[in-house]
Amino acid sequence: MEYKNIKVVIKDSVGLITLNRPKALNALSPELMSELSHCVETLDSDSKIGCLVLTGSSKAFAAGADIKEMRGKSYMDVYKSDFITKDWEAVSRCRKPIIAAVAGYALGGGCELAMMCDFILAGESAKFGQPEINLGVIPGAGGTQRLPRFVGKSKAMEMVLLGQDRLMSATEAERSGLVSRVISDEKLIEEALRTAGKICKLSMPILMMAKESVKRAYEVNMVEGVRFERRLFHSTFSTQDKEEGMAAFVEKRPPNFKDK
Ligand code: DAK
Repeated sequence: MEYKNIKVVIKDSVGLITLNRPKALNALSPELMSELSHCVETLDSDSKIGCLVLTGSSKAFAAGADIKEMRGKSYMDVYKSDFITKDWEAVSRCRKPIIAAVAGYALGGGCELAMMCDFILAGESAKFGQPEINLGVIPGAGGTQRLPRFVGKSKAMEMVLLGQDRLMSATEAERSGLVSRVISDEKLIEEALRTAGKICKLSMPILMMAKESVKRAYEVNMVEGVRFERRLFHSTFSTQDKEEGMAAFVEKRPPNFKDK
């Protein structure tokens, strides 16, 4: 498969995947997610690869799912096609260790994608947030389930309810347990590759078992939660406020919500 929206470089046994839609701040379009899904599955089944690193640009890891792709869709469109569900599951299904190296914006689906990785290394410029509420929808890729488990209910609730007005800095994210370490932006990739290189030296099956076991701590009772969240996310597409929120974003004006 030829990739247009991501770049892949193999460095020793590490697969470095860079999200590459700079003009759209790496908005996670269906096409990008299909490439990412294919790439993660390919690297996961390649016996020469020991660890994956997922990163974006210095301005944005990813500014969320592509709002322009979602804008015109109705509840029936997204419910019947189980909209963007399949390709969003590759990272969380990956059996090998996968590290997110986040600089700049990690918003909405971008924050959720980073949280699907095994741990997050943050550049000093990283900003995490779940701004879906400003678009008249709710998080749809695990944000309401993973974020509270990682940063606690109060901070997660504040982020989900306040959206754009409550982004989390790299230092706060480290303090809260969302990221494992903060590194200068300049050294972020180098440090992620160095960390991945260390992981590659360890036993792959044992790493896989260790990873599977740690993940279990977060998955008990969560699977149902994410499914429930997806149904609600899809149903937000039946509201007028979702139409207004996304139209306002594209037209670069404040939204005028009607609670309908
Ligand atoms: N989608 C599409 N385009 C985007 C985008 C996005 N999420 N974010 C940015 N862009 C585009 C902008 O429209 C602009 O394009 P042009 O106008 O130049 O054509 C370009 O990127 C540069 O953006 P800005 O001009 O806005 O740049 P600023 O520096 O002024 O602002 C910003 C940066 C990150 C604060 C701002 O761009 C922004 O607020 N972006 C939107 C953030 C957002 O609301 N994200 C949440 C989207 S909803 C699911 C899976 C995933 C999801 C749901 C379900 N399932 C598996 C069911 C996820 C949903 C979401 O993420």
